[in-house]
Amino acid sequence: MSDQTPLGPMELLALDELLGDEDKDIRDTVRRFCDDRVRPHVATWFEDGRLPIRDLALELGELGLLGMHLEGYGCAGTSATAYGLACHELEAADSGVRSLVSVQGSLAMFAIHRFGSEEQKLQWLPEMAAGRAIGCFGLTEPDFGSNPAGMRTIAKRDGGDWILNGTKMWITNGSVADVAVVWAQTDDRVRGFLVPARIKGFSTSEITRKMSLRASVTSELVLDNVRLPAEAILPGAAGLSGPLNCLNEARYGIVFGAPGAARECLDTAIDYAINRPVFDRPLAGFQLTQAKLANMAVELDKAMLLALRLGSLKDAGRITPYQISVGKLNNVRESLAIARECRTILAANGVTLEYPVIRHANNLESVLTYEGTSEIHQLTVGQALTGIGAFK
Ligand code: TGC
Ligand code: FAD
Repeated sequence: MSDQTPLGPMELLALDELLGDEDKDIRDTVRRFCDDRVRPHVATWFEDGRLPIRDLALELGELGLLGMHLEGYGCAGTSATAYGLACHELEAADSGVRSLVSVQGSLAMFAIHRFGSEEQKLQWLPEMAAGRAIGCFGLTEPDFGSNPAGMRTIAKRDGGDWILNGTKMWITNGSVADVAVVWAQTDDRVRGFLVPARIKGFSTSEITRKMSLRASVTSELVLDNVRLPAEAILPGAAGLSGPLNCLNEARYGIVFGAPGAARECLDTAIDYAINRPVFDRPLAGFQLTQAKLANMAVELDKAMLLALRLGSLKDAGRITPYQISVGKLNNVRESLAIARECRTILAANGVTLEYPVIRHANNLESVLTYEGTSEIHQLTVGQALTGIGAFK
């Protein structure tokens, strides 16, 4: 076959034909936003270990991206597929920016939307959709990550009030949040509470020295005899299914998001390989390089097919937790493998922040771990296949 005009890796299977016009419009809008507002700065944010969350949240709110797949209360009410595509574009820019949107919309806002009282919804959702209020989601503890059932944070009744004590760890947006959704053991199973950040006894500290998701705020939350009124409890959630239902939403976003990071790496690697001469020829003209590129493009397109299938199932109201586990397990694992392989194509240049590849590879290490580790999703799929739970 003779030389021809190169196709983008996502053009191989003409996946655009599977998208509706509104989905494509939303995707293109988010891509432009990332080109204008994130890509020019994100390497510096990553290097400096910071993210301008307040500014970004207002802009993301203006675009209607916060809680975008929720209905009412100032939320855009888009399809799940459109929400996934937005996550894909955000994560192509940086996983930290997608995390900001996931935690705000899929964890904190979803918890209030699904399990909150009408008063809680009216108080928080419009402000959060606009990006004027930031939320976080406190489930993980220092000693209980994969096994949140063991959590030690406790909420006890004191007259009509609740008193909360405990520590939450690794909480995205924790130190900047105006409201924390905190999950705690009570006499009546695990319950969720809305903790306003300025309340007495509540403090946060930022976790530093991360080598991954540096353009994201990750914090410890400490609850030291925090007194909350009775109305602070989320009335609709009792038991671990409450937080796990929220995780389904955020995990779904990651199914689309992680391949966004991989796409950015592969685009970069293809461009680099075409323009980098080695042994007097373009690196892209060597068979070993083409084998790498072909294998990565195949995995990336398969990942997007899987994401779009899950999008259809979610839009039809038929998605199940184990299906989300299939997507989170495969798409994060393969995206991380793609990012690492792309790094080899850039070689020495691949280890610098001049290119997005090492940043994405490092970020994806966190994505592999949070929202359920790969092992937890393997066990979920294993349970679906065998009917036998092997978690304990
Ligand atoms: P198990 O006994 O199986 O179930 C307890 C109750 O929960 C229900 N359930 C689910 N409900 C909805 N969705 C799911 N995916 C569910 N999985 C289980 C179950 O039916 C039961 O309900 P009920 O009514 O009978 O009480 O629970 P288990 O203790 O054996 O644990 C199961 C396991 C290990 C799968 C679960 O604990 C788990 O998923 N662990 C991983 C924890 C995790 O993902 N943490 C993430 C923290 S948040 C985060 O990482 C945010 S990162 C954000 C970012 O920056 O993007
Ligand atoms: P552990 O649970 O201690 O797991 C250690 C290892 O053991 C892992 O490899 C795990 O897969 C394996 N393992 C555990 N159980 C089993 C088993 N039954 N069988 C086989 N292997 C097993 N949490 C929140 O609540 N809110 C947030 O906003 C949030 N943001 C985060 C942001 C970042 C950057 C990071 C890194 C984490 C964040 N997390 C958040 C926490 C995240 O969800 C946890 O790190 C994750 O659930 C794993 O918990 P752990 O780190 O305690 O690992």
